[in-house]
Amino acid sequence: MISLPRLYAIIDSSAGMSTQDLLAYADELAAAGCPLLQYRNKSGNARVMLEQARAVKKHLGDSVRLIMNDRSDLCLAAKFDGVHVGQEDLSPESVCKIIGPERWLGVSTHNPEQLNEADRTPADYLAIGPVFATSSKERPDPVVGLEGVSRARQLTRKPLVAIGGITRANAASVIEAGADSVAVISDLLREPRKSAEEFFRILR
Ligand code: TZP
Ligand code: MG
Repeated sequence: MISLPRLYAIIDSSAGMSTQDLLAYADELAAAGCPLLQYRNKSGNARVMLEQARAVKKHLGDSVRLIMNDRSDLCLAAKFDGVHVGQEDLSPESVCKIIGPERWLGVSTHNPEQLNEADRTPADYLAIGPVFATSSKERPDPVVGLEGVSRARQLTRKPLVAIGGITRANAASVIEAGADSVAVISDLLREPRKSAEEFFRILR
């Protein structure tokens, strides 16, 4: 069984962040002590994704565990440490065949049915959300609330990540509801280092 840090920081360059800005951002998060980072880019440009992912890997080396959103091929090509897939990506079984048993595999779910199904796959951890309203995802599923997090907790023994609208103000309640970790995009953007440090302090 893997062990997740309390904060799972997501670097989202979907809006067209330059590689330079991306590296500076990743640096701040690493400096705050984030041991796990996800690279997410919904622009659909695989070349840009691979270029940025390789730059992040080269920059951070093996000091941080790096997870690729959606794309198993890019995970391997950029020598990342895992893949995170949703309901419309390759199945967890297919991803596992591609990335092998050692790299981490995370699966996003949005309701109890999806969570139960994902629990029966080789996924190393499960995500549940959106917990609260979010503007970081296009066409998000309905919010599940803290109640959705507690229900998810009762349905799986795998490590559980909560995602969607989580901030320093509500993160403690999300952990209290049963999540092992909170995945965050927006509330890290403005002052990544300070914000991540505060998350770790709050969730200690
Ligand atoms: N999946 C469900 S909500 C979400 C994803 C990728 C976005 C989370 O971003 P934020 O800004 O922390 O709400
Ligand atoms: Mg996806």
